[in-house]
Amino acid sequence: MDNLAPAITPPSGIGDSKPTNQSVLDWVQEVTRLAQPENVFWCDGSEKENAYLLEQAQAQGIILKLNEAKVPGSYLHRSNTNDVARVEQFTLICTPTKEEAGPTNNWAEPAETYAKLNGMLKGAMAGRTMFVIPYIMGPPESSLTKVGFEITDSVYVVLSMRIMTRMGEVAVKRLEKSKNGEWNRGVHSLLDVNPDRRLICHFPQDNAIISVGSGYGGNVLLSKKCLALRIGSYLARKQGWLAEHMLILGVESPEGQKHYVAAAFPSACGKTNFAMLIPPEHYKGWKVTTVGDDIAWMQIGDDGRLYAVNPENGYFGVVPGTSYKSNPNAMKSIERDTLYTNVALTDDGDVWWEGKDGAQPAHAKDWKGNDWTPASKEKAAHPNSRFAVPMRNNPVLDPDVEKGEGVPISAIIFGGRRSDTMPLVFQARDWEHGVYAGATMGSETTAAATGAVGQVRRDPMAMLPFCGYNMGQYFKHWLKIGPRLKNPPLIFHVNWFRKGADGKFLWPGFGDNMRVLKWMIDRCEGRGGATESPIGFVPRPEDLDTKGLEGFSSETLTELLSVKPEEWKKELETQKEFFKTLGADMPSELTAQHDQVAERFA
Ligand code: GTP
Ligand code: SPV
Ligand code: MN
Repeated sequence: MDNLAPAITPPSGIGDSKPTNQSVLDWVQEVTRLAQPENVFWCDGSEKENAYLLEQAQAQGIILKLNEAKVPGSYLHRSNTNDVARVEQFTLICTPTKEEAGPTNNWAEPAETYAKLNGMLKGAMAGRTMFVIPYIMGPPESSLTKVGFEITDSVYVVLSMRIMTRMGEVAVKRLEKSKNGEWNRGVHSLLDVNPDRRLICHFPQDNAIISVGSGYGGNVLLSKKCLALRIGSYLARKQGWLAEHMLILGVESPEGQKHYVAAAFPSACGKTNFAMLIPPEHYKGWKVTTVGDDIAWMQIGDDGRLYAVNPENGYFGVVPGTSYKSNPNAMKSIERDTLYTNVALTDDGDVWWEGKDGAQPAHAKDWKGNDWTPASKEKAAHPNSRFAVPMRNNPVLDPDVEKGEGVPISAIIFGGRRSDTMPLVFQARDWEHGVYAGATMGSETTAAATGAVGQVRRDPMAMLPFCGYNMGQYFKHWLKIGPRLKNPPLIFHVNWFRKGADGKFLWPGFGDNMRVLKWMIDRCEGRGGATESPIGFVPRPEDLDTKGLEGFSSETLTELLSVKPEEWKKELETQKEFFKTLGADMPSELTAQHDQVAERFA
């Protein structure tokens, strides 16, 4: 698809919802002068506007309407083939000093970067329409909720933002009523979708984001990773709350006892799946509900507990591997009203991907639009192909998802994708030890970002690509939150991805993760057995429910729960090396925690 489309000229009554806020008008005028678009389209998020833009985007070949009988209200978009994932090497944090961004971020000097970007944006939207999208992140009733405006020359971004955020009037109204008048400035231009001219730049001090040269989700839906995490984490530290790369789920027992947990797993490591899980057969009466699948904003409530809201309005999820077997709730969610990116298109206008239920199609168009058959060497769907769908489609959406104060968090879970070393689950001894467990998280890289896949790297709290400031300072911020909580969540670490000698996953995962969740909930309620290992509390084999797991041996369970000193020796060395890279900002509490684990192994 050629995603660089000419301007569209809307009929009157569409695209003319110009807000009155002077600072917004001034900024739009400034960007207009610079980028020289053919016209400005003021979005209001209405049905009418959406219908019009869907029609225009089809006419321009940017989206394809899917078979209405198979996937009603759904569309396929193909990105440029050079533009299929986040680009961490081109993601910049522009703070006045390099120290503020810290050694884990790519830093750039703000004034120089603005000058460079202004050069790139000069005349960049000539002949195109410039859309202005007002949106909020967070439930309308929440004190954490933020207003943003995104300027973009991509109609795909507008269509996606309407799904992923609360867009339009709600934002304009909130800004009108706001006391401090703060809002996030986001400018996005496709330019010529050239990887050599691709930069995702954050200016935390100015609450501003400029993204150029990409059309891919995580790089261009500026509400998500850019605002809700990178700018969000910067604001959270200043204001005493947490902006995290975490899902939020509710779990209710048959007796009606409900807990909420938040879990940080790196990109493409199982957040969406865990957030929607369906418990195994014999967990009759247990219910898991979704508050969020990717981002949690958390603050301390009046009762001294941690409360979480999901700032998003939709899910931008990994498609391959999604099936009625692995994640039925995701499948039900994406049966309609879904904007697919980079999946395969069947001859009858349906979507297909590796891992979908049923037979492979005999012929399809792959994610690049080329002919594909089961004999093709290439994958039909890109490994990082995605769906964007409103959260309202989720059959297990939590009833409290709109609650302004958020939901109380009983447990925080950290987890990476590790073939070895990390047991299925362990519980940290206390808050500080839990922060250490999060800070030392390691995970194998995935297709969610460009670069090599399958390499273990340190990804503290799953925030390595998303922390908008110095990582050592981020750890200090986490350490400060604990003592302010009267009733802190318990902290756990999980690993669904440990492999056996045959290279296969030892744990069935997906719905069966309920068994591990149940143990964690038991621990929150003061039940649930465990043994104390050097790394924390690990369930004994008899403490985990494996009833009904076919072909699952006690040896496998023992292997899954094992903490092997020879593996941990290497692990502790790698952790130490990582801590060293953080230099003087590294909090001594966490190096002490590391040394204590090492001593317990000695
Ligand atoms: P982002 O949207 O990139 O942040 O990803 P995510 O953390 O939401 O990951 P998601 O749930 O989409 O899962 C990513 C991949 O991991 C998919 O291919 C899943 O099939 C696979 N996966 C998820 N949960 C499990 C699990 O419990 N076990 C195994 N083996 N694979 C899983
Ligand atoms: C991730 O990579 O963690 C995602 C997808 O959730 S993206 O929005 O592209 O960042
Ligand atoms: Mn994510």
